Amino acid sequence: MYTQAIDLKPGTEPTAAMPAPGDRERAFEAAIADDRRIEPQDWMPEGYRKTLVRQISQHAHSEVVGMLPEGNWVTRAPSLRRKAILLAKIQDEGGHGLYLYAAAETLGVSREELVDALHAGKAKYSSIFNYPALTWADMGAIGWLVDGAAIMNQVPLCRCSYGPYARAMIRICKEESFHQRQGFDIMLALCRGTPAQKAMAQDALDRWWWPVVMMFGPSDSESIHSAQTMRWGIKRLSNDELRQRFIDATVPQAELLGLRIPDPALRWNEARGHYDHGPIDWSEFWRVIEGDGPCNRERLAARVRAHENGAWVREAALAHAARHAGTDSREAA
Ligand code: BYC
Repeated sequence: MYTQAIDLKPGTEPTAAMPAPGDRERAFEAAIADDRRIEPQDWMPEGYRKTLVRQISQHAHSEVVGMLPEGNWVTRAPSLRRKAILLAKIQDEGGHGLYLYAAAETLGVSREELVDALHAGKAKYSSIFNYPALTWADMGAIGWLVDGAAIMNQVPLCRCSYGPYARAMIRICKEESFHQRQGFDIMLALCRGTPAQKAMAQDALDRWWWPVVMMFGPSDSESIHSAQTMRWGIKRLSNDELRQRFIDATVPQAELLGLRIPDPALRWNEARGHYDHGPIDWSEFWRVIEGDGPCNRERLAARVRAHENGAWVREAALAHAARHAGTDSREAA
């Protein structure tokens, strides 16, 4: 962490105690070069701040929208134990959204602004949550593959240059690890079950594989933000590097389950020491993130409805806080 006593309020006149603009930039660049954390009170370039608000808020929205496909299965979980586990996982995701909105707020934006942008269809959230969860096996595939991809992407974010984001990610990753295991456990139970159950697991893998491979974002040659965010130490590994790591880690897990990954071109490349994979249908990816995936409209409508239905809770919490603020000041007097 580096700190400087710099007043960031707009309209503040520079004083002799304040470092000159060039010094502030050099201090920021030195902190990045030395791999120190940037904290909310530190000076930072506007582009760095905006990039973090964009990425952290997209991440928060993904967690909250990501509760919907699973929420759909709580009442249909096959046993009380599975229901309790699924409920706990979904609750964790709500919590991840809250840590992330709080981290974004340290950058001078309000949670209301961020949520309004999501509801107005202006803010992105992960493409993966625009696909439907059709069977119980999808709860397994989401945990195994979606949370598996999330861990791959998020572990390097624990070393992100922005302190509040990096610290939020440490706790999130611990919970994601439990999420991934519960998904694999559902898949394992299905694969050891009847032929119909195993076929259900295969069908879920067939439908989720390519959307999960796309979750890591466009290939490095098409990724508009990667070069700058990696230079700033926000992203530590590129989209393609993370995608490759995910595929390499997941193929042996599919083999253990006895499932076939739906990619005829997938094979081990001895020379590269990695799996080669077939072409990704990027036209599908862009269509989904531009709002035309199988469930985009349904997901957004569900979020807007939940927010409207929760208005009375926010009003009651504010009224309660105002009443207690009055009591506290009377007690202090
Ligand atoms: N979906 O230049 P690029 C979870 C956008 S939730 C939608 O490579 P960047 C879970 C990208 O935003 C986990 N949009 O961008 C929850 C950009 O558009 P804008 C979610 C995508 O930022 C519940 C444009 O494409 N994880 O695990 O360098 C249940 C160009 O891309 C996607 C995070 O949010 C996508 N998949 O890299 C279960 C992790 N990919 O903003 C599980 C944090 C790209 O210019 N985020 N775009 O309009 C990141 O690591 C990075 O932001 C990304 C993209 C790798 C996603």
